[in-house]
Amino acid sequence: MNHLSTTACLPLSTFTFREQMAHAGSSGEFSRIMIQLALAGKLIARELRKAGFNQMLGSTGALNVQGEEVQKLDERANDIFLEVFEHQGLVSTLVSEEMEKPFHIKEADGKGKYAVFLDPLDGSSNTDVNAPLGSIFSIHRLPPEGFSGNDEVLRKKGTDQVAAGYFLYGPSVILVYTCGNGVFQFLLDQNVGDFFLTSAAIQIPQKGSIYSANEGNQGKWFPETRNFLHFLQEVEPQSGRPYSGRYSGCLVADVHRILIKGGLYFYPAEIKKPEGKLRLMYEAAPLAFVIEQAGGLGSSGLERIKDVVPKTLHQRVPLWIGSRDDIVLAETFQRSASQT
Ligand code: AFP
Repeated sequence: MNHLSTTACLPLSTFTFREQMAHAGSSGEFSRIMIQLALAGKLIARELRKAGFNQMLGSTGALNVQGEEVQKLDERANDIFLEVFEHQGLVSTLVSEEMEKPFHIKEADGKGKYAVFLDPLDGSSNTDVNAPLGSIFSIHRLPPEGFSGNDEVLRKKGTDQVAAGYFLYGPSVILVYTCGNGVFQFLLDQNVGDFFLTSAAIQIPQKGSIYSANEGNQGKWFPETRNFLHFLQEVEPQSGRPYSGRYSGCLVADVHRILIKGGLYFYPAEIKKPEGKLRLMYEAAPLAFVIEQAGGLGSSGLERIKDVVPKTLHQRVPLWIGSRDDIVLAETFQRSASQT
């Protein structure tokens, strides 16, 4: 990994314009989208910092399109993303975990080339306990006629993503993203109010020694998944086992740990929920894009995540993601069952 310090003084805006201008005929539109996303990340970080003073913790009492409890901060984070793109004409359509239907931006009619998919606040049950949170985004190019109300143009595979990444709100706020030419990490300097490049060309270790999964769900898993977990827990020092378990309940935080330290995250299929829990288009596919660009793999257990064709915008998928060797091994356990 190429570690740069913030003294290199490369703010996100300079970096994205420089990268984009390297491509002939580029309009700078994509850089402007990244800058608006970064603005949303900064505004959400500010909301999280003061939420305890503003009665913004806890649930709204409503359920979202997924049937999950909506936290007040889920709603606020979703509004922030809408606010930074509304009236801009930059992005045509926003699809979010918090909205049943795509949100169409009318100022973009005839010119907005992109759709942005969002999990505005990932891990939102962590809000009440001051634990890490994230936001995930994925950018897709629309056909020239734009979004006409038919979901079909939005239901694209992960391989069609133009860019994807996440914000991680932890002890510091970071932005990690890829546009298909490596993975970049930026750190928010709260005093200056800007994101600065801190790592370029991040590479995930080929094999790790950490697993991240909600082990409380073991009783709901298929036997091959339980067998795999027990394999990771066996003591066999020559093969690097046992692995350590780490789980925060925030997908972004857990996958970021895996990106930096190696190992794997999994939220598998369950006997009563074979589709898993995580959402394909705004959780699994964007993270798989980042991890693949860093040299790792993202899989449903049986298929590359980026090749899964969405049938609906809010589709769920089992997710196995992380270091190449660890995911290949996990897939052999998953396939062993499909062959019996
Ligand atoms: P949301 O807060 O966006 O709904 O995401 C939560 C999450 O999808 C993901 O962040 C976690 O990894 C996972 O759920 C935690 O789920 P469990 O509580 O079932 O472990």
